Amino acid sequence: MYNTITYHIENNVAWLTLNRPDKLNAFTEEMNKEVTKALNTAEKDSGVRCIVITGSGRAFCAGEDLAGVDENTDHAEFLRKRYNPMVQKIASIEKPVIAGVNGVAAGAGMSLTLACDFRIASEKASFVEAFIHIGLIPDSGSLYYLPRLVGHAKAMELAVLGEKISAADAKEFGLVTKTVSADNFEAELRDFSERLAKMPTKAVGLIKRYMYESWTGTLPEVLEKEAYGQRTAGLTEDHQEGLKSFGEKRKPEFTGR
Ligand code: LHQ
Repeated sequence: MYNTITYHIENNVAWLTLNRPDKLNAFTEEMNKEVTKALNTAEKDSGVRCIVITGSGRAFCAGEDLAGVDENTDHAEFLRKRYNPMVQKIASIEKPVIAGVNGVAAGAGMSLTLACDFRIASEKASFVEAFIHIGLIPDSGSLYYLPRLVGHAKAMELAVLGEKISAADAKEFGLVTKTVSADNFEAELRDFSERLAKMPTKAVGLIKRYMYESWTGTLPEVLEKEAYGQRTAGLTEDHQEGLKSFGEKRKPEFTGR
């Protein structure tokens, strides 16, 4: 079904693995399209309550496959047709999306990790806004996410200097949720994703929606969105289960409904 990625579901988690390991999982047009297609599939599947994007082999993703870039490349068209729909899809899916950063994430590969809601990094992972080294600017959402995630000064430093950042450094300035040893990486990623998949999925989706919207809202607007969103969450079965389990002094069993 897919040529450049693999996709499977396990314990309510959709695993989307970039699968061009001999090319450090660099993007081709086909890979952009397959990632977006898999994200659409995961979004519609009510059995999916968390999505993991990771890479096979030693890299997470080296960004665009530069073998396909030359003097005839229309960079804007590449972005509008291939990368931007992928990044916007990750933002609009009302389910948690985790980047399982197994190795280097460079260029648009780094942007892809930034678009995810969480980054779990192997100690072998690294991040590099590689664009500047080929005379380009960060794209695929990096200029949007980077200053929001790490602050303007750090974002300028990363984007302009283009230095490779270790997973440990990325954790230090808050880019990464958790760094784990390479040996435990898969097990920890599985534990974290399955933990998220057992949460009240509708509430998690609402948090994601309104957290994004808060970036452009005034306080009164955000307060009203919280009120509306809380009413929506308050109508879920998971809210009733939360109340019931609290009263019964037991762990809640959320179903995502
Ligand atoms: C690669 C790549 C690669 C092809 C490593 N392509 N072969 C949007 C708009 C339109 C056009 C342009 O693109 C974009 C979005 C973008 O993403 S632009 C940014 C593209 N990405 C880069 O510039 C990253 C280039 N790669 C690197 O900086 C390094 O290779 C990284 C940091 C990824 C890994 O470094 P190392 O671990 O030291 O590995 P390496 O450099 O030795 O690479 C291993 C091989 O992979 C090597 O080939 P070889 O035949 O010598 O073994 C590289 O040429 C190849 N490779 N990235 N993006």
